[in-house]
Amino acid sequence: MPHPHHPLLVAVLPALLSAAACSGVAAPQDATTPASASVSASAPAAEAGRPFAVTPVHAFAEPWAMTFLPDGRLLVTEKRGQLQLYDFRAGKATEIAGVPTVAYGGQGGLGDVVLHPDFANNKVVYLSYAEPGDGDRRGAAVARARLVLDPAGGGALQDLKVIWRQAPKVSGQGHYGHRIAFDRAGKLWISSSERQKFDPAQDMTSNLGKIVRLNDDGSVPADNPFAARGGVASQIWSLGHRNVLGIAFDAQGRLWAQEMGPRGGDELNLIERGANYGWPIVSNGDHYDGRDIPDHATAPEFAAPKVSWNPVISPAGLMIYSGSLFPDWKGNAFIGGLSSRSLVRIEFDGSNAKEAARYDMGQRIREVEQGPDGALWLLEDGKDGGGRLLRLTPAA
Ligand SMILES: [Ca+2]
Ligand SMILES: [Ca+2]
Repeated sequence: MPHPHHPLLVAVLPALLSAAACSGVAAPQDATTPASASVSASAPAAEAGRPFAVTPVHAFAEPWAMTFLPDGRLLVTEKRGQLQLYDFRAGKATEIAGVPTVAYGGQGGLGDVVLHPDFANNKVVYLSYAEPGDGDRRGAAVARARLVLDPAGGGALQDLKVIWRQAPKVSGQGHYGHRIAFDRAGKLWISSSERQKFDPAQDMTSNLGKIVRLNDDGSVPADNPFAARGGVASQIWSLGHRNVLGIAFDAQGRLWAQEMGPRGGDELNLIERGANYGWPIVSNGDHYDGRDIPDHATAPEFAAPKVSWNPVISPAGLMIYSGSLFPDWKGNAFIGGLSSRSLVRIEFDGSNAKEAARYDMGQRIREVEQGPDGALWLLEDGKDGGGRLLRLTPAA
């Protein structure tokens, strides 16, 4: 049976969603339960101060990332290592087989999922994940594979190949980063966080604490800023990063990255070729144990954030809006807030940026995406039915 394309999806979605909103049943553990009974619908109506209505659509187990397929269905990663395909018309999620073994624990597990820019023709998807190594060592990895969908639901990854790894693998279970984005030239960008090891962010013999730029097959573009140095340095586009949990290109093709900082030091950065963002030498925040880290203003040789948060928001996910359902927000950026349990809206003015609004969501927000119809979609950061998929539409 053919799956719906956008117009049909848009036509059937409101009916499904209103059914979900009215069902009032308890959230199930079974991800195959139809959407009409899949969530304990709380208030879909706009709350005071929020210019959108929120509709819970489904509940996932520790969801981490999502991306829409051209046919309107949704791929969702679950941190423990499941890749789910959510079908809005059927109101259920089915699992995609062939995901590599992930090092689940701490902040690690299955991470991002994005489509190849030519997915419509080649069906290639990219996954990031925490990869187990020898002994107590782990590192982020990115694999590409062909997504073969089963008309009956679900599907499998075929010809999976790991095309990039953090080097070296280290102990610990934090700060993998491993967000993926493609630019309009078809280059593959990966945020490689510093694994809570600090100094590697300044070490050009390691790709930890960097943003890397690759060709779509994982090879290194000859025009990268440090290509002449060879080795792992050739991958590096920018350095001095801590924990980058969101990267996105704006309509002008500029790359923005949010960065979870130390205490009082969350950042939104405009990523420039070859620039050093200063971690762990400078930060507008300070260490959690109270030790001072000099602020950016003391060291202008390091690129300073365009937005800096103290107290922090704990940013996760980054999306730059290009839809028309929220016309006033075209070009704005949206960041999920973990500790701040919020959705943060960013406005730009040239190369400057500022927080324009913060919407209280009541739950940790892990991922933000734009849907085919211009709605905003969020994933909550929770397990056992707490990781809800939310659809945000303009308040009536
Ligand atoms: Ca996404
Ligand atoms: Ca400081």
